[in-house]
Formats: sequence, C-alpha cells, structure tokens
Amino acid sequence: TTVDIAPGVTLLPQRLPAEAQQALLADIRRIADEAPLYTPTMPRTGKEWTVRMTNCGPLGWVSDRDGYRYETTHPVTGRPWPQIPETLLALWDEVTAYPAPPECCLVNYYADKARMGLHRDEDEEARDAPVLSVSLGDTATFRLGGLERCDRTKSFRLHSGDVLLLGGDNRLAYHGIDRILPGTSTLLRDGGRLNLTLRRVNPAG
Ligand code: MD3
Ligand code: FE
Repeated sequence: TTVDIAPGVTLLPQRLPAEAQQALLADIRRIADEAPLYTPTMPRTGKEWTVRMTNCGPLGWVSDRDGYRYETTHPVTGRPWPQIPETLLALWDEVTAYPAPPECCLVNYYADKARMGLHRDEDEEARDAPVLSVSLGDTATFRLGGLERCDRTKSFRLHSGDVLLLGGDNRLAYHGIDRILPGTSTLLRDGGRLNLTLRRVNPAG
C-alpha cells in the first residue's frame, strides 16, 4: 500500500519486511565499521548535532563550521565512502523513476534524545531527482511543512521498515524529526533509529 501525504510525498508503510530490515542493518553495520558514525558540527557556530552521521556512495553530505556540502571522503578518516549496498540501489530503481543511480546515501543515527530541526534539503544540484528515505529501529515523529518556513506543518510517524519518497512539488519542502519514541523497536540492539536517505547530487547525463 502507498499513502500520499502531500503532492510528491509518498509513504510506503512497512515496505521492507523484517528480514530485509535485518539484512540492511547488517550492511549499515559494515559501512559504519569502514566509515564510522561521527558527530558533525553546525555551520558558523560549530555547535554539535545531536544526530550522528556517516555516508556511503561516491559522495557524502557533511556539515561543519564552513557549511554544508558534498565530499568524496570521510571528514575524520579521510578515506572514500563505502559503496551503496545493492539492495538500496535496487530499491531506488523500483521506487523512483529517476534515470540515474543515487550518488549519496546519508546515514543518520538518532539516539533517544536526538532530533533534527526544520530544514530543507537544498545542497543537491539535481533538483529534479527525488530523495528516498528508509527508516530502521525506533519510531520517529516526522514533521513536514511547505516550501516556506512559516507554512503550516503536519506530523507523521515513521516506523522501522517504512520508505518515504520525496519528490515533485515538495522536494524542497521544510521537514524535520521532532523526537524518537524509545523502546518502540527491537531491531537495533542498543535502541535508537537509523535513517538512510538516498540522494542524486549531480543532474543525470
Ligand atoms: C521531506 N532526515 O537527512 S528523512 C535529512 O529521518 C533528513 O533522518 C530525516 O531530513 C531523518 O536531511 C528525514 C525524510 C525526508 C528527507 C528529505 C525530504 C523528508 C523530506 C525532502 C523534502 C521533504
Ligand atoms: Fe532533510
């Protein structure tokens, strides 16, 4: 089943069965062994994010004192990012109609108290490409607004195994994660939530 939550925003509840979630989690653990989760800092202030991050793919999204950008290497290890797992590349092909593969898979880890403030994903040149999000672990309350920061917002829950496709009219909509609901999933041994966002950065062709 699919749920249209706004124009261009489609929720695929429980798109990944339990076994697929386990397999994907194993892929992410392998990625985090090679490219450890680290605590990014905010532009200008240097304040720490509550979310820990890593990436896979040719490009990784990073945030530090100098701003937001895509980089080919991990900011701590200096090594190239690991490859995007085949299962995620296949999911992108199944769910998006985009004629080129994603270049970045941003991995966000939320411990119990982590959150992500309202923002837009606007660092990608390929604005025609959707963003594909996969949730694993504890349930999160997700907030979706409009194209202007002051637009009214709506809240939704994202559960483990849910896939969210963000494109079309709302590709540049404001969104954020208000809170994690601890203890709502047993997938992650130590609790918390992983979110994977697949992004195309450079226009296809
Ligand atoms: C709605 N991550 O990494 S994913 C992010 O759950 C980010 O970790 C959140 O926002 C998370 O930038 C939310 C869902 C998401 C991603 C991109 C969007 C929602 C979006 C782009 C436009 C509108
Ligand atoms: Fe975002």
